[in-house]
Amino acid sequence: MARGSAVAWAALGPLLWGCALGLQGGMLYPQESPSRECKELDGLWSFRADFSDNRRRGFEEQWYRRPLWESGPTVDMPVPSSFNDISQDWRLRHFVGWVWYEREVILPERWTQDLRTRVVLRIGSAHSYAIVWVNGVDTLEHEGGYLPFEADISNLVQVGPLPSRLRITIAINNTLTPTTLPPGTIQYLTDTSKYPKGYFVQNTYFDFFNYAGLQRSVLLYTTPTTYIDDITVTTSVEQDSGLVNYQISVKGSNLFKLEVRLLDAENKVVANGTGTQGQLKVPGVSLWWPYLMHERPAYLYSLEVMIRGKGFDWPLLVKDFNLLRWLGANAFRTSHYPYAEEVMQMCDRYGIVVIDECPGVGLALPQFFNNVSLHHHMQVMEEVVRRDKNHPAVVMWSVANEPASHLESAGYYLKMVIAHTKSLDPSRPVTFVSNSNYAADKGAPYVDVICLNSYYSWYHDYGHLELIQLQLATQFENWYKKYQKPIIQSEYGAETIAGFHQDPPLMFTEEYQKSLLEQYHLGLDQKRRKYVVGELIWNFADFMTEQSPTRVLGNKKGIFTRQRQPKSAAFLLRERYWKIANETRYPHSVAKSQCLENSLFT
Ligand code: GCB
Repeated sequence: MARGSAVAWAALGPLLWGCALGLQGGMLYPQESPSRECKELDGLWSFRADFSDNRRRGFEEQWYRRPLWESGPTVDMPVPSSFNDISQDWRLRHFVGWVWYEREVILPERWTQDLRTRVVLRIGSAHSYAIVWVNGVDTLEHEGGYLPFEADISNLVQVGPLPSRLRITIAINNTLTPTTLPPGTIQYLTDTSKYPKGYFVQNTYFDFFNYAGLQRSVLLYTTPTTYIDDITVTTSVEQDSGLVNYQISVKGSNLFKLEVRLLDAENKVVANGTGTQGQLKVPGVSLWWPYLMHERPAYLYSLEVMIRGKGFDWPLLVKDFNLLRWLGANAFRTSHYPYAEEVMQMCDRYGIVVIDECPGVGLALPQFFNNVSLHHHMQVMEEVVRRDKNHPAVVMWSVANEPASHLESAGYYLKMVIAHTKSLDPSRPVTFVSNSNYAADKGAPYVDVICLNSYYSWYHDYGHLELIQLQLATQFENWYKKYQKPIIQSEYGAETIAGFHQDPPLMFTEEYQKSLLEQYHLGLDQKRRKYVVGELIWNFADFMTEQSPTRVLGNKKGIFTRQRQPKSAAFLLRERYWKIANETRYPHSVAKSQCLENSLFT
């Protein structure tokens, strides 16, 4: 909650919640409290990749039944991290199939003896399919990386004599199929003059390395047996009062009394309520407001943020947010999958607006638009909305990045996913990010905001920076004429190798990146007070991709290197963003935007 005499969450306008989530149960972020304890399981886990031909030896030999070291050699694997970059073994970097993680934990005695305590195992994310055993008992399965899942394991730990040690085994499969999100295909290469028997590769249709493993925290936490399972908060404003509508789901018993207290950032109670639903009123409210954002027009200026590797890392996270503030950026899209919950919390604290994107990336082939995928995609949106619905920073859901939206089947598919997402959260706009032609796109009729990726003078008309303004103007005018909807330029940029210089500019140099961005900015400035409501450059920092002749150690369109050092374009953007902020800054937002202490999150 924000600091101030009386403060409450309020997003960018009145929010009405008609949410009826399809998923059973909530997914609250675990927090310690007088009635809840947490035990982080981050650190070193035992690890083995199953290199057997069919990748199924672990199941055939039931590795989960005994300590992992008993069935063969293990290596140390840090959690959270992607397993790919940890060892010197190239086979592990490119591994496709099942990997096995194991960790033993000693539980506090109270957790195992006090039957009024629930013990929950929570996995922040496991990419991409996971099976979890506790003391050898099959406990939990989950499909899809990037989102949390959990199981009540009280029955397993509160049995008979004290189990002094709890053994958690997690098998994770990173294989992508036509029905996973993102989708992928396994291709067997059968020409024995070129490939050994059984040789296969995994094809992906997106531009980042398919990092995998336990990339976010694993933890155990407790609740009482009667417990709050979910909270849904929506907000609105009435004159100078903030209205906070809450809905609380309690599980475990009907015999409870619920007292609700709304705290500000200094833990002062600013409103009280009782019961599972109600409205709290905060007079003289000080609203959540994006960093450096004017009231009118609300303009988003930023970079797409692609997190390095995928192992959650606090120093990197704080560094990235310091860089965002240094730049004067006020928004990003979680391209191309939901980021860790801690990232979302930082966005709330730092006033960074989020377009929250699900892993609907790489929907490039007609066969990916099938009913099984559609059903899974909807389920993933349920998980995203369930996890992130209470973040004031989230202003829009994005259901996909660059699907083949010119296909009829994609039109129907996107229509269904967007409608489903709107039914989950009627309060926020929904979009997908398109790189199709305005006349051919079959999904655009269903979005609230048109998000466009285009790479003028990069992927075509190479080197011809002089064409950018014309082509950009044509793009905007065509789309706006057809749909009359707000438009965000959701990607633009140029591959740039830090330290490459050439004047006049040539592709891949820092000068070319700068000049390309400058040309785009001239084009954007023509429309930015009209219907273009945001510009997000691709990309915040360089990131790893699969190997290809068009990628030099990954994608180099960052304005920062992977080590977070600025390229020349970073200074250009910094100047632009602060200039826009100073042109448009809403007087009341100034003080709030400057200091961290005004954090909005508790
Ligand atoms: C795109 C994609 C993004 C790529 C980028 C590029 O349109 O959305 O994932 O990394 O282009 O650099 O090619």
